[in-house]
Amino acid sequence: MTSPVPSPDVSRIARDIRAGDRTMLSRAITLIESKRADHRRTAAALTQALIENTGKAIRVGITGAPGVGKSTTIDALGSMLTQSGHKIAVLAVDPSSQRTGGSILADKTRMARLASDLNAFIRPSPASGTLGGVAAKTRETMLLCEAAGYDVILVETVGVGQSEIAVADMTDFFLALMLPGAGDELQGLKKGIVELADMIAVNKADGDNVARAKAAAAEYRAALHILTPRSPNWVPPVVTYSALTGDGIVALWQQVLDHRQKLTASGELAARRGEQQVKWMWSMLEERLFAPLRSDRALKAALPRIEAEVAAGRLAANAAVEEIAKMLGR
Ligand SMILES: Nc1nc2c(ncn2[C@@H]2O[C@H](COP(=O)(O)OP(=O)(O)OP(=O)(O)O)[C@@H](O)[C@H]2O)c(=O)[nH]1
Ligand SMILES: [Mg+2]
Repeated sequence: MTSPVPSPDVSRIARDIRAGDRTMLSRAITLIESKRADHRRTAAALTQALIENTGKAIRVGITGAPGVGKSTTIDALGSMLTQSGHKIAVLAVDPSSQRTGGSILADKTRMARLASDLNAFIRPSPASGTLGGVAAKTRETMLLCEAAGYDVILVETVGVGQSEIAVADMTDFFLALMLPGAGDELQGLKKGIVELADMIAVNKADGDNVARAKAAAAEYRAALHILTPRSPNWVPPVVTYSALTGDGIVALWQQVLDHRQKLTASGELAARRGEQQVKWMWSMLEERLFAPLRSDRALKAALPRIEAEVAAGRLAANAAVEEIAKMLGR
């Protein structure tokens, strides 16, 4: 009804993306990541033009502490999936990302098979910014990848801070990777990651580690038992596997498919996605409305003083809000 009429340029970009043109996809993602207002408008028109072509992928979020084997897992899983005819997009949410060309390269050596696989598309995290901003860019990128025919989207995030919630909020299935570590089995629980997880997978179950991995899995199973599952239609399983040897990877993926089947049948998947979209809209709007607070120089200079006065009880909180609103001109 009110959808913007796409300019000829947007129609052409959209057509090329639908045709699976990787160069155009990369360029469109760069457009999406741009902070320029005109780029943002074009990006929005582009996403709108492609909306009918989105939503068909299996969206999987993957988290885990540094070194747990996320990249190795994505390489093993992704290669298995491209061999069975899927097209995989690998995205990341890392708001602290100060990645240089060098570390992207390092990451690509951990994903050596996928990096040279024409049915895989790897895009590192958008450059650092607020978590909300980075997550929004990744979500839009995910939609473009879907329109380009990628039918499995893997979104990686490192297991610290709030970024897991952002990734769980943009995916259908949230996978928490754990180590067969001693004593720290329940670390993830403290951070709340496990509450978000649709599955816990203990990696590195190979060689001498097999028994320890199984023991860790048993502990997680016991711990999960006392938590209320995220979904009424799915009890999160705990599996062990090895990204290095590939043992257990097929079973791991089968769980993702079972989950999908159950949540589709119950209608929960569609409901979850609908809620996600609305939540995205609000978080983007919030981000947009907050932007002047961050960019207005006079206000930025004044805020520490205002905050200090509020903290000291000299300035009433509501009076402070009036002062700030006045500076913002509304
Ligand atoms: N034995 C064994 N080693 C593994 C396995 N998976 C990964 N590794 C090793 O663990 C180390 C870290 O693996 P990565 O895949 O880079 O881990 P990551 O989670 O992506 O790490 P960051 O990107 O730093 O957060 C590497 O030396 C891998 O070779 C596995 O299944 N078994
Ligand atoms: Mg990695």
